[in-house]
Amino acid sequence: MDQPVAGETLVEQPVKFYQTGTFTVGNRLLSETERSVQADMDRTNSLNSGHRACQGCGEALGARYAIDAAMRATGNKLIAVNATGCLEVFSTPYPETSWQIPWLHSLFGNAAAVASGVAAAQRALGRRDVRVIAQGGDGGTTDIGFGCLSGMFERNDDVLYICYDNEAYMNTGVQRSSATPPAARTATTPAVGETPGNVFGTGKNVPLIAMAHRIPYVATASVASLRDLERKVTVAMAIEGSRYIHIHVPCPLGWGSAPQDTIRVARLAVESGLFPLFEARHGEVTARTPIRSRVPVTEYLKLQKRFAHLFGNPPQSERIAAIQAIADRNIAEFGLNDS
Ligand SMILES: Cc1ncc(C[n+]2csc(CCOP(=O)(O)OP(=O)(O)O)c2C)c(N)n1
Ligand code: SF4
Repeated sequence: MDQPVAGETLVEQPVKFYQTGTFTVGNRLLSETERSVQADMDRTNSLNSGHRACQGCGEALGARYAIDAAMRATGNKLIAVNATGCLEVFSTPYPETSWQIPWLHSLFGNAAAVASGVAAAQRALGRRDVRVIAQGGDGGTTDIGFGCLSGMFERNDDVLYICYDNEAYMNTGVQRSSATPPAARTATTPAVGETPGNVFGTGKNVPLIAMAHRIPYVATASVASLRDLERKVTVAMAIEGSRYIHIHVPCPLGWGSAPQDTIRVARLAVESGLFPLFEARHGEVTARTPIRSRVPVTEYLKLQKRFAHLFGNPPQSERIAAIQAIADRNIAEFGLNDS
């Protein structure tokens, strides 16, 4: 902040666009309301150090922020159920664990159902203060666990389900899921042939499907905006009934991005329009994050080897334009223009 000269009043500048993971941003001390849960010395470190995630793992980062925020919001009365997947495997190689909360490993496909059962058991015990989270990767959520998830939504069970979307089955070697984007190379959508990578026009949008169940709260979030992620988890924990948060988490190993670029890649997904950030209540969009500095999708795609075949000689301009059209449609549909 500029020093005031004689006769001038000191005007505080609002902090707008920076990550606020500590007490300060730039050379300014943040007000208490702007400090993140992670900036708090009393954070729970629910997902503690010593786990085996890859360098730059977006899923580890997202889970740490999400669960610490949920712990703060519930006064540390939280139980987490975890589907099989990277988050479970890197955090809990038997007999060790990095979790410092009551934590259950379910099967790959039934985390939502197990969490519903845990919530029902707490209710039967009269422990309405104890809250429940289910969490898993996109494969465990949008594919194999989808039936259990839809059932949980339909019954409006008192669970927050968090999907960490790294856009493929990473734990078993990067196979395609129904969250894998068009053109992406995975082990099952190889970069060969006339239309290399994942085919266009497939997959499903689970946040929109969750909204169609008209559950109390649905949100998308990104590790590009950790403060916003913490806020959405906090909002969700104050609501009863089914809630769903879908977090975009880059995976350096599966995406072929540099570990130090995880936040950059996540931010470009948001700022290109490929990953819209919004909140919805009872099926209606109630808030969205406008894009402040729009970038073409090529800025995002070029940082990832899974899209390298699009930029050969000659580049696959039509397919890049088709991806740009998806981003343009998102921006129009969710009203993300910052104007
Ligand atoms: C019924 C069943 N099928 C297959 C597997 C093997 N498996 C374990 S984790 C996993 C992939 C998990 O992918 P995802 O849910 O996207 O999470 P990520 O590892 O990407 O975080 C698979 C296929 C399993 N454990 N159970
Ligand atoms: S494979 Fe991806 S999701 Fe799994 S630990 Fe490594 S970076 Fe994280």
